[in-house]
Amino acid sequence: SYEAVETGTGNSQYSGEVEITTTKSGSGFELTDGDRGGHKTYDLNQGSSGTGELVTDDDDTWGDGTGADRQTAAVDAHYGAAKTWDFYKTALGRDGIAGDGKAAYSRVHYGENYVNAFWDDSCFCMTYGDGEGNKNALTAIDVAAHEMTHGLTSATANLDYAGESGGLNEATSDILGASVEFFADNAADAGDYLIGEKIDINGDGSPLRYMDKPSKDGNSADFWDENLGDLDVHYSSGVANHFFYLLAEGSGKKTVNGVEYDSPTADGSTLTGIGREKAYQIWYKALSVYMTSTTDYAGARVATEKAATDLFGADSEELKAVSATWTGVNVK
Ligand code: ASN
Ligand code: ZN
Ligand code: CA
Repeated sequence: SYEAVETGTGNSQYSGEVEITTTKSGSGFELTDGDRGGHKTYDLNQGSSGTGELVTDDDDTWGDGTGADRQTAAVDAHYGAAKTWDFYKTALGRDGIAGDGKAAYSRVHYGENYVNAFWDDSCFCMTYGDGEGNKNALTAIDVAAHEMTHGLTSATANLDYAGESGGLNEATSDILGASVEFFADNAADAGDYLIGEKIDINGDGSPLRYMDKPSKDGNSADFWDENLGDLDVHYSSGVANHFFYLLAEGSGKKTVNGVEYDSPTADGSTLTGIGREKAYQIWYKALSVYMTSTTDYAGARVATEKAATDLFGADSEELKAVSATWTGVNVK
């Protein structure tokens, strides 16, 4: 039971000062979120196994916001997990990753100079490295939501992590990762269609991935072709990320929350967006009802068309937009 639910103050590295849900424990507090299944955040202290130590504090004010301390990364991870949980509940009507109200847990400060983060089904947990020089933990909200969504995908379509289905698996994490960032509506990390823009993973301030034109990363595909499934899943995801951007916002130039986008179509067609909320509802319904472990891009087109039909009707503009947008990324 969580009768001692508290609201703490977190000084995060990427999202400014945030409220985090904590639990009173003895004379102090711990990072256990009793409002969200009891999600806990642990400090691995540069280790790479087990759970390390549950993060605790004396006065319920956490982190210094620099990332040079031990608590800041835990604040970002705990906040990201909470916002992702809230997005699943409020926007998708889903009770946690597996739909059963069960919390995952987070582990921060994994390894030395570890420039990655990951979800693991076997522990039902997500884990974050501290980045190059242990300076930029990979705990920004879009990264946290990306990793947590690997758990959601495992619990639903369970898309195989290879070939085209692997690209769709990766894209699902980017699509809901970006959607959570918009949902959180945080002034220090406003929503965008970029992935990992806060963690400086390239050392030059550029993001890891771009949804409006995925090829801007130098590796990802903008449009489907018959060799797409040969790419790494983090690059074949580009086509579905691009589909999602186009479905939400439309083609051509657009500025959202101060970020400029310019999204092309394969055939030069002009697409009009239906908005982000409808776009993620269609994607989630397709994922959770119609996709299976072997769904490929052609199958994703069918799955999202069925989802749009269920949600908006067989004569709907939304269904027409889904079909036209897939054609726009060369999935026919
Ligand atoms: N951060 C990576 C991802 O979520 C880890 C991996 O390659 N599986 O895709
Ligand atoms: Zn991923
Ligand atoms: Ca982002």
